[in-house]
Amino acid sequence: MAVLQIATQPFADQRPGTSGLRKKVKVFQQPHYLENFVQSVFDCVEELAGATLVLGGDGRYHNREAIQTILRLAAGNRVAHVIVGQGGIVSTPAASNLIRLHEAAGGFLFTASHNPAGPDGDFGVKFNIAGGGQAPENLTQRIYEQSRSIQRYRVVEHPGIDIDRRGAAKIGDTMIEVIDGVADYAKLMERLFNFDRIAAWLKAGHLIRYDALHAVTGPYARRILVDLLGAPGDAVVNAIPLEDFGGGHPDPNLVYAKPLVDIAFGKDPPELCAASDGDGDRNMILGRHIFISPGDSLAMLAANHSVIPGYKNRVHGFARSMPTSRAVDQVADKLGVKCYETPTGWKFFCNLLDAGKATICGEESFGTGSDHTREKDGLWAVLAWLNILAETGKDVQAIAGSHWSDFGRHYYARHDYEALPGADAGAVMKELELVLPRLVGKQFDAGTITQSDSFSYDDPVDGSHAEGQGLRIVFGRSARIVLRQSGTGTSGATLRLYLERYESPDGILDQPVNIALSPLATIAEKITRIGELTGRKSPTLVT
Ligand code: VG1
Ligand code: CO
Repeated sequence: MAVLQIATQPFADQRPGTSGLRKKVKVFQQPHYLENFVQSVFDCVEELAGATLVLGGDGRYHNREAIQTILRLAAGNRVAHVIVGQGGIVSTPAASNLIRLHEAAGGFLFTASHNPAGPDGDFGVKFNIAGGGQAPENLTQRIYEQSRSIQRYRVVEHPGIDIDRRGAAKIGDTMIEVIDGVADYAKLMERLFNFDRIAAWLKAGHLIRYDALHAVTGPYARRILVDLLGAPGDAVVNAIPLEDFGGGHPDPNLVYAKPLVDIAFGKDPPELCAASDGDGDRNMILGRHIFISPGDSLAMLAANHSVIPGYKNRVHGFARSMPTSRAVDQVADKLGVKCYETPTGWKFFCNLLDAGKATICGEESFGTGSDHTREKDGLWAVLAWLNILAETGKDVQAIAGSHWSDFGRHYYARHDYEALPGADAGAVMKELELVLPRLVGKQFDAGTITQSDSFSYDDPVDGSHAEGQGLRIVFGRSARIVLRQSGTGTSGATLRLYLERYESPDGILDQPVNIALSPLATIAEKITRIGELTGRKSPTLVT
C-alpha cells in the first residue's frame, strides 16, 4: 500500500517536559500537531522501522483518535508490528513492561498523568525507548529540534482499526495486534509478590480499599486484587476508566482523593486504603488513621524489602529524586548500600536501574517503583505494602511507628503555587539564585545553612550532565528547603516548594505535619519570597 508524504509546517512548542509533551486537548486537535511530533520521533529513532512498537494510553479523551493516527504513521514509517492495548488502555508501567517483554524498539503512551481530561482538559504523548524507559534528555532534545524543522510526515491511509476487539489486522505491511493490556502486567506482579500470602491475609478478613479514580488502573486493580487475590468486589472502587475521569482530578493525594482519605480517617477504616493516578504510575498509601508520605513509603518499602520474594537478597541500591525526603538515605546507610540522588523525573532513574546500581527508587510526587519496569508503578507499591502487611502481620501504623523509632522521622510537605504568570515564577527563581551563594553559614531556627546551590547531576552510568534541576537550601541533616519549577503543567507556570525537617528517634514523632513544618515554612518564605514576589498569600495545593 502506498505511503503518502503529507506536507506540514513546524509548530514551535513541541519541547517535551518532565514526562513527555503535555498540552491542552485543543492544542493536540490542531491539524498535523500530533503527526508532526510523532514523525519527529520516527525521524530520530530510525530503529523503529522494521521493529515492534507498543501503543496505549490512560483512556482519556482523544486517546482513541490519537491511537488511530499513530497506527497510520507507524505503517507510513514501516514499523513491522504494533501492539495496542484493548480499548486503547494500557497503564504507564504496564506499557513499559510490554516494551521489555516484546523487545519493542519503543512505545507511544498517551497520557497527561493526573491532569484533568475531557475536551477542555489536557492530553499528552510520551515516547519510551527500547528497554521501557522514557526517552532520555538528549533524545527529547533531538526530537524537539526535529519538530522545529519538520516539513512532511508519512502515513498509510486507512479507515481505522477496531481496537476494542483482540486480534490482528494489517495496515499496509504493518501488523497491528490488539492485546489484553492487563494480562502480562498481572503475571509480572505475580512473579514479584507472594500472592498466596496476600490472598490468605485477605481471606482472613483484612479489608482494603483501592480507588482507581475512574482512570486507567481500574481494570488492573480488579484483575489483580479481586480476581487473583480474592479481595471482595467492593474493595476496588471507581474502576471503570472514563474519558474525563468522571470530571475528577485523578491525582492520588490528600486533596484530590479526599473521599478515600475520609474513609481511612473515618470509623472502622479498612487496613489499607490506596489510590493511583490517571496513568497508573503514582500511588497513595493510607493505613487506619494514618497517611504515609511518599518519601516515607519509599523508605519503609526499602527497609522491609526482604519480606518480598522479588527483592529478597537482590537489592543493590536505592535512588530518589533530589526534592524527595532523605528518609530512604538512612535506610541505605543502615543496609550498607548506596542511595543515588537524581533530578526530578523518572527518566533519570533508568540508567541506574539498567546498570543494577539502584533496585528500588522513588519520588516525593507519589511515585515508587523498582527495576521490574522503567516507569514508576502505582499498583506495584500497593502490592508491596500488601505483601509487607501480610508477611509481618503488622498494620500500617505499626510499620510506620517502628520505622520512625528506628530511623527518626522526616516531616515532609510540598507547597505548589500553580498557574502563576511565567514572569513571576521566573523572578522568584532568579532572585533566589542570586542570593544562594551568600546563604551558607546563615543561621535560622531550623539550624545553620550548610549548602545552598542549584542542583546539577552527572549520570554515573553514561556521564550525561543535567543542570538547573532545582534550588536547594540545606540545613545539615536537620532540614531542607527546595524550590523548582514544574515541567508538566499546561497553564502558566507552577512553582514547587519542598519542605523537609528531620526529627531524631528521641524527638516528637507524632506531630501533625503542618505544625511540625510551620517554622520551616516561615523561613522558606523569608528566603524565597514567593508570597512577596507573586502576591500569593498561600499555596494552591499542599501535598
Ligand atoms: C511532576 C513530579 C515528578 C514526576 C512528574 C511526572 O513533575 O514532580 O516527580 O516524575 O510529574 O509524573 P513536575 O516537573 O511537574 O514537578 V506523572 O505521574 O505526572 O507522569
Ligand atoms: Co502519572
